Amino acid sequence: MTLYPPQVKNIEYQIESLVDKTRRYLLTTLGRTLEEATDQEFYHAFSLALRETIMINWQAAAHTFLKNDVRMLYYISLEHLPGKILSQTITGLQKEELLQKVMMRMKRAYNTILECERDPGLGNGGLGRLASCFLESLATLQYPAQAYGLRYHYGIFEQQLWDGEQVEIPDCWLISENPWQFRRDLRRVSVKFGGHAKAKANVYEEPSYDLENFDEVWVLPYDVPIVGFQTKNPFSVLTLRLWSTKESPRNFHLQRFNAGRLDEAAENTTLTDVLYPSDHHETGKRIRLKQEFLLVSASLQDIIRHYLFTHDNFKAFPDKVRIQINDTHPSLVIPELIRLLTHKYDISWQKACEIAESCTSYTNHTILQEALEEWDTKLMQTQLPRQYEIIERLNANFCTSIRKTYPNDEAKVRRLSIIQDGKVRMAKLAILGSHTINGVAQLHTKILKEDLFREFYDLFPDKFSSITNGITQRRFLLQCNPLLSSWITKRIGDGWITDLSQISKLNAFTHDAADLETFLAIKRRCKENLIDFIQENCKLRDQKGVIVSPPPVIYPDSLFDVQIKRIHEYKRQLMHILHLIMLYQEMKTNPNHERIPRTAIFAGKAAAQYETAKAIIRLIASVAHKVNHDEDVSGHLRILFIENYSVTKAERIIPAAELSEQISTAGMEASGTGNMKLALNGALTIGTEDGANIEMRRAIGDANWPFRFGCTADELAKASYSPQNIAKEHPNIALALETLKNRTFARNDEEHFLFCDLYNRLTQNFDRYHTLLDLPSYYEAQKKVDALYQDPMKWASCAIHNVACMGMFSSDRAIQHYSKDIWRIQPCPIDKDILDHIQNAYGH
Ligand code: 26Q
Repeated sequence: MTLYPPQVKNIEYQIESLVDKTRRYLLTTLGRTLEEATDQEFYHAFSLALRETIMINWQAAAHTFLKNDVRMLYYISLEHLPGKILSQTITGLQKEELLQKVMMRMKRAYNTILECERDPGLGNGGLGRLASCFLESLATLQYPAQAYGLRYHYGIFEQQLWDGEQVEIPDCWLISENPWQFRRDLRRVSVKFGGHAKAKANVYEEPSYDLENFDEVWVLPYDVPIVGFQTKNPFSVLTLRLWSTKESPRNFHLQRFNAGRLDEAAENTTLTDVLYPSDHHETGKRIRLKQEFLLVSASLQDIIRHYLFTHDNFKAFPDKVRIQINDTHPSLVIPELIRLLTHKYDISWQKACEIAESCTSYTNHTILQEALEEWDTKLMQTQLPRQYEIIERLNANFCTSIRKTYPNDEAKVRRLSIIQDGKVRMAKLAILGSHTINGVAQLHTKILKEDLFREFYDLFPDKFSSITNGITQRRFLLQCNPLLSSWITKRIGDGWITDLSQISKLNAFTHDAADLETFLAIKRRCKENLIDFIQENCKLRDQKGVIVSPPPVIYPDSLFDVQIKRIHEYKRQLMHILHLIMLYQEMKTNPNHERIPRTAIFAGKAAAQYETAKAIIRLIASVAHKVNHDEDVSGHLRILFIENYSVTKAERIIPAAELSEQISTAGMEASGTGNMKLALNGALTIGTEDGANIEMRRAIGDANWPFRFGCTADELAKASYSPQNIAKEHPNIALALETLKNRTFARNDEEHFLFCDLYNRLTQNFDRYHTLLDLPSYYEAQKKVDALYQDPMKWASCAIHNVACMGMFSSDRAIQHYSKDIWRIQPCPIDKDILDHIQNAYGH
């Protein structure tokens, strides 16, 4: 028998215990021995073993919230992008080293096992990822909270590029059993659609409605544990509750099926099947409306059930419940809560409206007109007759009050009305029905107040507030960039992990040559890691999707120039590729050029229906094809489009980035969060004065923000813009534009047609995105990039300075701000007695 000192013994015990549990789960749950188990099976058994560690804290957190009868926050979002749950759990528990040892002992490769989990792709982009950063921060800061979402069977599609064309493949993330979700049969609820609203009076003689001949849908929740980072207190675990209609046999309409109406028969079983894969575009589809209401109704029933667990009337409800709606998508919370209170719980209309307003707050994430939700009144009347009646009544009262304040101004009433031209305007409903509406960056909030919702701001100035977005440094530095993280911790200690403001201490390390060299060496290692990943995973496909060739050779000495985000005209991937075309032409015409070697990396999905965005991908791929095969520029220019951008891909790409492209048309990017992730990992930003870029620049200081360019939002509003003149004044721009028409890159007629269309869009006077207007200053800013890159020590110093100034861009800061000013909730650490009790009864 070996004798260990106590600490080693403890670690040794933990390792052995996990080895033992994993073996047991393999045998008892998967019916396999360790030797024959596949990596996937091993991943599953291992996750089940690790899961045991968090169950006690999960229960203890829930019991603590109940016992203390605290005010709870409920975060409702149609989208969530948590990334891999196993890796987040390991980071939270700080057990990475230990678990590596476990796997070594069991002869499995740590990274391979982590890769076995599929990302839950339950969102489109920024809005969904923000929800997940927020939930992680809420857990780490030990707030009493819970999030709600939908358990889409098919998350955001898997993107493949078939010879440059985006092809959407279904994302079956549930194909192998998922060990990180708990089906909660006891928490099943029913949601009603359609039918007839039959008026009756409530106890106050106010209108209330019974529903007849409705369609009833049963909804079942699955809980996903979100583990907070372990601090001096026991770590907290919050719940992400995802609703599904799939597993309830009664949702299937057998009679309709028997009558040959197959689609209608399966409509309710398939309600939560698919995430709408569009961002910044309102689709107005019936199933989407049903999804939104399903989430709202099920979550509200759950919230009320939880409240009634410790209360027998609604007096304390507005004190104990806070509901945050992530954009307008869940804004039916307002009429549905009013309905439940007045109809089911005998509360007066006036009181119910007050309660709904006290409980609800709304975050706006976009000012793009085409993304603002509106629903056809007919559709809403048919699907949600009672909720529609309530919206009408709310609106009638609202219009009356406007008329009182502004007599004889019917035009104003029309502009403010929630129902307008046969549509229900959801943003107006959300503003009217909640106590606070917030924008996600200062400029964004200013635009909401002064432009988009100006007249609402005039009426309710106190409702508007601004909370700049943030990101979790635990996933987007500690976990994804271990090399940089451990250097930072060596230099300034590990306080930054839970208090990012401490990262400012890094400012002391922006001068010493040895530090700068270490930083450069780390970046270099991260770039090599990404190159390895690309060589392994980014092979090119032919027109039929068959993998036919390796990716191009990438040089680690080149500048890694990165644009990773959804493909959208306002984000201006087109401007980026035009600049690369200009560089290419420069290198071709002047073999003695002095431009630095560059590797441009794009990643991002285009909405399936958004043809222009798909054409932009096609153009990037065609330019990449030509450039990467041209011997004349090999070693100087490489262009890559990495397929299927996801949280996991972001974690691979971000540590290697040196230049962060944040080049949206000023005023159009509400905040951006990729900008923060890239800067935190030591990339310098080339960016417009838009969204959170502005606040990042201010925090970092102009001297260390050298690549600012482009018009401001105010300048754009006044600019008279002639793309033709810009082309005339800048021959290199004209030449680059010509390539879109003269088949330089088009490899067939279809591409020729698509690129000509892009040309036309760019050269129209009314190009909303002002791409060519900013291109000359973008080009000049890129020259500054070249110049600075030639002085690596200066570049490194600037980059470390950027990292050091990112303190305020943590989602912890954002969550503390929401908690203090909007939700007024307090941290609620796990009660030690409750924890002990559960531990004694169930722990080992
Ligand atoms: C609406 C109706 C029907 C179907 C889809 C939609 C829909 C879905 C997603 C509309 C918009 C979205 C997504 C918006 C979004 O991601 N906005 C981003 O939010 C981030 C977090 O606040 C910001 O950082 C980004 O600037 C903003 O673009």
